[in-house]
Parts: sequence; structure tokens; C-alpha cells
Amino acid sequence: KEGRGELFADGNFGMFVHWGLYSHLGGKWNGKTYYGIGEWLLSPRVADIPVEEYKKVAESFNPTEFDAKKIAQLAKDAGMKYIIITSKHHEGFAMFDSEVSDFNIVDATPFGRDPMHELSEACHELGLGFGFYYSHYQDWTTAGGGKSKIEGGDFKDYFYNKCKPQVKEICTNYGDIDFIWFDTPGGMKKEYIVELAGMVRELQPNVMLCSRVGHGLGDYASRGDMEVPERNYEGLWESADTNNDSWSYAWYDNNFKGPKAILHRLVSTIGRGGTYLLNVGPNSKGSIPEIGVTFLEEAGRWINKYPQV
Ligand code: JFZ
Repeated sequence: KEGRGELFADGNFGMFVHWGLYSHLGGKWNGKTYYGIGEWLLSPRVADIPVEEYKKVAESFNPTEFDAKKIAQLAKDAGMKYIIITSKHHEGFAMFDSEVSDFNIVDATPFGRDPMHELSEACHELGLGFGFYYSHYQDWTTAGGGKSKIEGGDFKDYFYNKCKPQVKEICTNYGDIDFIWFDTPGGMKKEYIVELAGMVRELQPNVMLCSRVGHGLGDYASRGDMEVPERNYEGLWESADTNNDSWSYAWYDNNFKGPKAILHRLVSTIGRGGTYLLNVGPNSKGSIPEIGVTFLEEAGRWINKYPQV
């Protein structure tokens, strides 16, 4: 891996990981199951959990089975070239050690470790690329954040007091970063996005930004979710998909794509000139559901059957 964009030219297959407090809940709140995408549980559209109650969920989040080396090795065995993981999703919870907000995995949970640090090291050791998902606009538990459940905040305050400084942290504390996968820019003004993307490029000159950063400032296009595009596109593009139906772990979701389905989608995407970003969802304990692991390994055995030249 030599420089900017190399992973796109050479990679074509990456692992996406959705993991957060929502993974601890797994699609269930107060005994009731909410079907759909697990990471949206807190939203008014789903279980509409009060912010104060949601924050308490962190007190019992203790993913002691999280094994960064195992996840990185799985990606490698599956034939993938890099991992992109949720550092902060719309719920506002930082899955990394943050000085900016206490609502993070090191300060707010009994786990007390920084899994992003562990995973970035594991990827670097295995020669895999590494990147972060960061929800820059939506932050449902911070005043002023996009679609916040807290009334009366100012986006400017959220941007300067949380979003920008946290993005600085993820661009500073984890070595070389290959991707920042910003998402759902919503109504964010161009000036904010210019400022944020500019800071990222200064701190991490080799970073690739996906189009969801907003206002056309990305390096490559991220096509619609969970689908294999039906035609070729110009330029660099990726298709983001998931290995079952939800992005994040949901207890009821056992609809895992088998090895043939994975390979079919991978080959269809690559054959049309794209990169295939396939998501997995570790659970409350930090483990990726076993069936999903087995299917990925099986697909990888076909990919890795012939030595690389
Ligand atoms: C977003 C998130 O809201 C979701 O939770 C997940 O992280 C996913 C990868 O990204 O959802 C989207 C964003 C954009 C589209 C679809 C779902 N889109 O452009 O089709």
C-alpha cells in the first residue's frame, strides 16, 4: 500500500463494521422487539427511547469477547483489504477514547478499553487498510446535533464542541487512516463540510472520503445501500452492503448471506468497476455472529485459492 487511493485501485473488497451501544440492545427495548435496522433503535421512528435512559445503557455495556486481532484476521481470510468501523453513529456514542465527550466507551462503560485503538493496531499489523465511519451531521443525544432529541441546541455549538474535535481525535490518535466514511450530511451547510474535510485532509493526507461527506467533496461515490448496482459507473465508486439484513447486530436477524451470495455480489460489483464494502455487526459481547463468520471464511477460501501475483 503506497498512497492515496491505492486501496481502491487494488482492494475492491473491504469490511464495514457497525458497532455501538445499539449493538448491546440488539433490536430490543423494554422487552419489545423493533424490527428493521438495529442502529436506529433510539430514533423517534423506532423505539423513541428517552436520551437519559439511553445513556444509562452504557453502564452495562461490557463487550469482553471483543478481539481485534480475530476480526482483522477474519477480514484478511475473507479476502478483504481494509476495515471501516463506526467510531460514532447517529446515537452520538463514541466507540473510542474521547476527551471531547464522556459519552464514550472508555469513560461510560465497565469495559474501559479503546477497541478502535486495538483494531487499528491489528489492521496495521496485518497490512490491512483502516478507516472510520463518523456520523458528522446526525447526533441524536447532543444538543444542536442533526436530528437531536434534545431541544433548543445550536448546530454551530455541536459542530465546534463535539463533531470537529472528535474528528480531530480519530484523525490523530490511530496512526494512518485510509478512509473516513462520513454519512447522512442532511442539511449541513457547505462551509462546515469544507472545514471538516479540510482538517481531515491536513491531518491524514492519504485519506479517502466517501461521497456521503456531502456537497460533492468526497473522493469516491457511495452507491445506494445494500444493493449491487446494475450498471457500470464512471470514476471510483463503492457499494455498501451488509451480511444479513440489519447493519448493526439484531437478535432476530439470522438472514446471513451464504458464501455463494457473497461471492456473487462481490464479483458483480467488481465486474462493474466498483468496490464492495460488506458489513458485519458484532454483538453486545463484541463477537461477530458465528454463522456470518463461517460464511465469510468460506467465501474467502475461494478468493484466496490462488496465490496473489
Ligand atoms: C445510513 C445510516 O443511517 C444507517 O444507519 C447505516 O449506517 C447506513 C450505512 O448509512 O443510512 C443510509 C444512508 C444513505 C442511503 C441509505 C441509507 N442512501 O443514500 O441510499
